[in-house]
Amino acid sequence: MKFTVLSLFPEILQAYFESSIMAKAIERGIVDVELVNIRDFAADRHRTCDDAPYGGGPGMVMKAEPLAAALDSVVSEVVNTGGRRTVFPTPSGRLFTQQVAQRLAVEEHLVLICGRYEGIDQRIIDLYVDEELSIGDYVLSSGEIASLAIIDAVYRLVDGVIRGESLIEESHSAGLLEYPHYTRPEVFRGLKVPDVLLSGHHAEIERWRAERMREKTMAVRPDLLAESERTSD
Ligand code: 6GU
Repeated sequence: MKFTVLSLFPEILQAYFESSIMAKAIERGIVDVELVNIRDFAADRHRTCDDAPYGGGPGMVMKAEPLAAALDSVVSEVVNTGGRRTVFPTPSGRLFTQQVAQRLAVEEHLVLICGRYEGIDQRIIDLYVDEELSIGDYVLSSGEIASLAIIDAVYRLVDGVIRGESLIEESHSAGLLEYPHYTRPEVFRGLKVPDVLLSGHHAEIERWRAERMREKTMAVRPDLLAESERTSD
């Protein structure tokens, strides 16, 4: 799977792509990443990428021409035209969830546009964007961090990136929050690891973990519990 990210600050993204699991996935040829600096496609002497909004109002808007030129430079080697999707992360998009991540993980090529300032010229959305996605109900100052959140959630679902068991465990627990994890030592600052985890009784451990998941979900995300009961079996 290939990710192309268009940004005015590609250096923000660089360190992430050079880090642990992602770097390994790239090295193994499972994931390919391309960073495009939008400013390289600005035509004027000052390499202007933003301008004041028509109709007035606060802030600046990312100009259409440099973005369009940057998007036109992106080459896809997809076998079918359905294999490429262009995503614009924005707080006004639809909510990005694990289900959306699963749907995107089967695409061959994802192109992400990182916005800055008040937003991007609407005509770029009209002409190039397949979907607008928000990572949650809060506002970030730019699209880079949202793009990384989306890429991270998607690429780990691509075949071969992480061990299958971890993903199976996740899908079993679909819709519920995780049980608590412990590793050595057995006692830390007076707090002991629950006996059941040291018992070796796999069925009991499984039951204990399922109870903790329900309990935790009930306490902090009752909305998820209702949803998971509605969709289970
Ligand atoms: Cl995708 N972008 C920005 N700038 N802020 C956000 C967001 C995206 N999702 C939630 N807040």
